[in-house]
Amino acid sequence: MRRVQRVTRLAGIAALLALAATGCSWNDLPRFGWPSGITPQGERMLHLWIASCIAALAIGVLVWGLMFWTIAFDRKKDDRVPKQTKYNLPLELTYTFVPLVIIAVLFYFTAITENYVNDNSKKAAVTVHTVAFKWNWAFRYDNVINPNTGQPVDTVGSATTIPILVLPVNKVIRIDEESRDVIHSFWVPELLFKRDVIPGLHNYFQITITKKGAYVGRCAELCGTYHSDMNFELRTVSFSDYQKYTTTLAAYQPGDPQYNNRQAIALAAIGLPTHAVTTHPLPTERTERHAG
Ligand SMILES: [Cu+2]
Repeated sequence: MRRVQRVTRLAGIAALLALAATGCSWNDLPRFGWPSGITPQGERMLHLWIASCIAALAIGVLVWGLMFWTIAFDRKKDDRVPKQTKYNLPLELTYTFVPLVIIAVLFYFTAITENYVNDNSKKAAVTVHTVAFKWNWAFRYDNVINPNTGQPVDTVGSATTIPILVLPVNKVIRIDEESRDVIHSFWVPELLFKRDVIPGLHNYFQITITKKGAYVGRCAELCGTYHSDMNFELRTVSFSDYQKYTTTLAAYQPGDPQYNNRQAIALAAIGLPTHAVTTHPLPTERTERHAG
């Protein structure tokens, strides 16, 4: 009896510790810790994650049950050797066949979700050409032509300005990627998605964003000294604000005194903060600190 009490107490402590050590809040529990995204693609990945967790837990409970049953009730009682069972063919076939079925089902649903996330077949309402370079980003809005230059409008980050990518909500968006030097990776955590930007390779993806807001974007591929400072900001706005933003950009061309300030001016035109709110530029000229 005392042993049962001790085991129960230990199991209770372990369960509490496991809950506390994961650092998850109760809100995360129904999502099994999956972060909340802002795209239907992220929602589909959440469903796959929940189903996989439930399947894993079901198998976990079965395995733990068998383990603890054996530990608790099949302990050594005397020196007699228990009945030895060898070559149980039906059992061996079962534990070969069942995991195969589990893997096949997981593979099937993973492939379905991956195909959905990677689907680029819809007609995009907005196409943005993203250029990654050491250590910043440029965004070219291919659907919006500057009448004075005949070129699509663009913005680019600098050592003192965080580049801001403005995109409309509830529209199919296509992001084309280009690298000027080494491998970078386009990553906005809220998109629950990254795609490598590889020199010489034309990577692209499509998304639809359902929530307005400001989200930090990062380079997710170690690309040199200032890789960790290679941030941008994603602003998601209504389609009319997106149009107003890009047409405001189109009013400026190289040589204009305000050309380098066009991102801030266009953001002000749609009533948004003129500079990044989720991240800030870090000085690229770092000097060694000397004590005393
Ligand atoms: Cu990079």
